[in-house]
Amino acid sequence: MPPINLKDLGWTEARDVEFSAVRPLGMKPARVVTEDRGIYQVVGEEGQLSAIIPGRFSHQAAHASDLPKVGDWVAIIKLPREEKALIRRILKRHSRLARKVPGREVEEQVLVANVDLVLIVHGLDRGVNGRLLERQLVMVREGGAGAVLILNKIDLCVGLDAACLEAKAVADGVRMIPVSAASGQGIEELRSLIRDGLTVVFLGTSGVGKSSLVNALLGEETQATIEVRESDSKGRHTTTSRELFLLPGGGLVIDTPGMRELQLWSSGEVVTHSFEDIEALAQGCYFRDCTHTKEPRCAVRVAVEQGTCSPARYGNYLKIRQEVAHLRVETTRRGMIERKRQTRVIQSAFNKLKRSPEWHQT
Ligand SMILES: Nc1nc2c(ncn2[C@@H]2O[C@H](COP(=O)(O)OP(=O)(O)O)[C@@H](O)[C@H]2O)c(=O)[nH]1
Ligand SMILES: [Mg+2]
Ligand SMILES: [Zn+2]
Repeated sequence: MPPINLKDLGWTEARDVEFSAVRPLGMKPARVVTEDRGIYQVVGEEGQLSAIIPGRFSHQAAHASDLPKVGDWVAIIKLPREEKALIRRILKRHSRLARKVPGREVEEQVLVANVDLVLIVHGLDRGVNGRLLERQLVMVREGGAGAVLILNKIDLCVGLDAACLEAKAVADGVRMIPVSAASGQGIEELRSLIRDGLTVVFLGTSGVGKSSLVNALLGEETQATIEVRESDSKGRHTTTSRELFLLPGGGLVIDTPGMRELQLWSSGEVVTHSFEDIEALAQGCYFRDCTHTKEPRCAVRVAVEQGTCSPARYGNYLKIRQEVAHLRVETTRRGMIERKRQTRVIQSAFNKLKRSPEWHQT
């Protein structure tokens, strides 16, 4: 592998400043391109290395989201005479794509880190799924990245205008690009989004064409990609994990597998932002704290009854809001339990100290 310029991997001046504290300790910056059961492939100036996390570090991680994820910048120490490294630090995440872990656990699961743009893909063979798109937009905004909607498979679609209208009703103001990974239509416009050093990630259900789009972007020059598939003989069309590719001509792309569950991890503020039409209607509700469910003189419900607000969108709005409210209650409750536990631990340590002879000597 030829030497790599960190800037091509998305390194910035701000990162350099951040890194100056650990550089004297012999650490080098690298970016995580894949993760597989605790073994990371990272790429830095000297090329690709396998990296692991020292046991102590992984035990100290209170949450799974504290561990490195694809897209993370890490500080590594290369082991002498080996193509292996230890990950010693994770640099601050500038953005992330995260969800609530599947199942009943209330915890954040970071899927990818440091992405500039999330390309939300819907396949026009099946049409735009408005309810899913609403959820995806909340997810992207929460993580602090930009969103672009990719309408793929236009070669299979007869009513492109109708699909665009459906999408616009949900994603007003979001840039939309109709493409076909099969015919190549629209790929140039898509390519022009991914400038040098910019990291984009494809998000969408299985089968919408994410991997096909990554391949279309990679073109013939697959040699220029970061080769990470050695242990995976399944081929590109069954994406089983997240992986970062360096595009020929600049820019970075992360492919992701489809997700069956997309439960949100959100503070709630971005929900408002994603349903601005409903929030605008709510200005007309009689009660300021109207929940738009059972109150009299609710302007939102009136709009739904009159057909100016889609019942499906209204339903999804209530569902997402309820989900986020539940998250808030749960995280607050857990926070309180944890604080109480810590207080108890500190108190007991202090009591023990007071009983010790050293305490009385001073
Ligand atoms: N006709 C057509 N088929 C496509 C297009 N993009 C992807 N496909 C097909 O859709 C299927 C799923 O594609 P894949 O890239 O694996 O989807 P992923 O699960 O989102 O990664 C494959 O059979 C692709 O050949 C497209 O633009 N047009
Ligand atoms: Mg795929
Ligand atoms: Zn109301």
